[in-house]
This record gives sequence, structure tokens and C-alpha cells, in this order.
Amino acid sequence: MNKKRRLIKLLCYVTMLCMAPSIIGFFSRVDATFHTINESEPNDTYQTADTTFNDFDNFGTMSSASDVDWWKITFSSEGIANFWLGSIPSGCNYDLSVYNSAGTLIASSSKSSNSSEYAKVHVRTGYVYYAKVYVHSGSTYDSSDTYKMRIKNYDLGSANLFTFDYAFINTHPIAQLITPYLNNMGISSSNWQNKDVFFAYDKFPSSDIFLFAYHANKGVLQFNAPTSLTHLYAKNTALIPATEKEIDSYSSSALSDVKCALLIGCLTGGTSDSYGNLVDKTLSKGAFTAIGFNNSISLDDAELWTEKLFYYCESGYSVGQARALTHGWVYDNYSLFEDPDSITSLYTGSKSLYALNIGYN
Ligand SMILES: [Ca+2]
Ligand SMILES: [Ca+2]
Ligand SMILES: [Ca+2]
Repeated sequence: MNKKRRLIKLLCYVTMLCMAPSIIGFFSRVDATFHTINESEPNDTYQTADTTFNDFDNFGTMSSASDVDWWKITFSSEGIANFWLGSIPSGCNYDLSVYNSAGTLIASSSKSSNSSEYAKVHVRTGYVYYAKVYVHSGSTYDSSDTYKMRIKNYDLGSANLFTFDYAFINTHPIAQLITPYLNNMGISSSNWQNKDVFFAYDKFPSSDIFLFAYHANKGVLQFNAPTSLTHLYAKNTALIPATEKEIDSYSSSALSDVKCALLIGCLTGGTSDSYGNLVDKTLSKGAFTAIGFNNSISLDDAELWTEKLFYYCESGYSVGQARALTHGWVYDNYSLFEDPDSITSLYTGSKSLYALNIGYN
């Protein structure tokens, strides 16, 4: 080896020696580039919890049957956080619990064998939350194989619910009935009462859920504000006065944030030769799902049906699945309805499988 080569080799060696501790120290705990963190024992109490961050992959082992690994996180925005525990070693059974900053248990997940665990929590900005990983009582552990734990925060969704109280028809109760389910799904809802079409037209694009409940006909929704009567049509045609609005007028992807447009009214799923189809037009502007009714519906039937639909959505089913389950429920409870057939004949267009309930990691 000539002198120059030896010098280079020596420089490399010195450089490696100088860098090695920091590199090893860095990678063994937090790797910001790859968003991974390995546990640092002892972490058996919440006071000694390992700090983690939103959307990081966290790894640890259960080194004994009594090992407990605490992790802590603070969120920078309010939302729904999914706490997920997976990659549980084969033959082992670990569980997951979530605590708030006061040390109160707020969610837990305890599935059998090595099934992944998840818990969903409505989190606020600036508060510490704790995740606790532990061996299910009486179960096996693996001190050499890691589990993986992730925490991911999602924005709260928004629902704009348009209801009306006019001429002996009051649809406000529909909004009241579904609001608790929306809250549980991490969707904040606004019940807009007796608004005109211009207000609704502006709100539609920013709605995760857009719900209309009032008079309608094929291709048109009617908005009864205190001093005006306005309409939202599907198709833009010369027949429509300039003072009204059409879904057609939105840009091609204007409704791409809309996870579900629920058009509750008579014949909202039908196609008008003049005004088109509300469901199809909504989907063509980017909405994930839209539901319209093929027949006339009564207020009482609409209340029962809508509450059941959101009950299933909140239980974790997609809109399409929830719709099918609600359909079955209507048939099982035929006597509750004035006209069961009217609300089992729905038009959903082609995209009906999106989950309203925010997905897990
Ligand atoms: Ca551990
Ligand atoms: Ca531990
Ligand atoms: Ca388990």
C-alpha cells in the first residue's frame, strides 16, 4: 500500500471512530429520516415512557411476561388518533391501552392470539397521551422479536347537514339523530337550518359529509330559506334561471373532498330529462359516494333509515356496506315503516364503498 492510500485509509478510520457513537446513538433511538424509534428500557411506568411522534414506526420487545412498555405523544392538532399495535410475534398475545394526561384509561384493545390491536381516540392539541403495550395475562412473549406500534392523527372531518322546517315538514330531527354517530367518527357537524342554495353551494365542496333533507324531485333539490325559495339542479341547462345553482357549474374535481353526499328527498335518485341525475352529477365532480332515493319517502321513514345508516357507518362499515345492512334491517323491521319499499330503492351510482369511518393504520 502506498503512502497516499494509507493516509486516506487512516483518515477514513479516524472519521468513522469520531462518528460512530453519534450514528449508533442516533439510529438506536430516533431516526427522523425513516421515522422509526426503538424503545429504551426502562419504560415500565408512564413517568419513564418513551417519547414518540405522529406517524412514526415504534419498535419494542416484551422481555418478560411482566414487561410493560409505555410510550407518550403530544399532538400538534386536534383530531382522531389511531393507536395501532401490530407485528406481534407469532404465538404471542400482546394488548394495547391508551391513557390521557391525567392517567385515565380512555381506550383499549385486547384481541386474541397475535391479532393486531387498535384503538381510536379523539385527541386535543398540546395534551400528552400514553400508549401502553403489555403481554396479555397468561400469554407467551418473545424477548427477541419486536412488535411495532404506530400512532397516527387524522383531521376531524366536517359534516354540513341541511335541514328545513317549513309548511308542516321539519327535518331537523334527522341532523339531531345522526350527530352523535358523526361525533364518534371524529366528524364535527353543522346543522344548517332553512338556508338558501347559495349558502349550500359554497359549503358543499368542503363537506366530508353533505346531507340534504327536504323536498326534492328528479334532478333538483329545493331550499326553503325564510325569505326565498331556491334550487340546486344537477345539470346546467337553459331552462334554469340565472338566480339558481347547478352541480354542473362546479369544476371537475370540486367535490373530491366529499366522502358522502346523502340526498334525502323524494326521487333524488331519479333522472330528469331536463335536469339530469343528482347522484351521477355529484359523483362526476369527484365525490366518493352519493345516495339518492328512487321513490317518494316520508319524514318518519327517512329518520329511521338515516339513523340506521350512520349507526352502521360508525360501527366501521363503509357507506356501501352500511347501506346494504340498513336495507336488511328495513326488511327485518318492516312494520316500523310506512312504506319500506320506498327507502330500500336507492340509487348510489358507481362508487359506494368508501368508508366514512376514518381508517386504521
Ligand atoms: Ca420492552
Ligand atoms: Ca418495558
Ligand atoms: Ca391481544
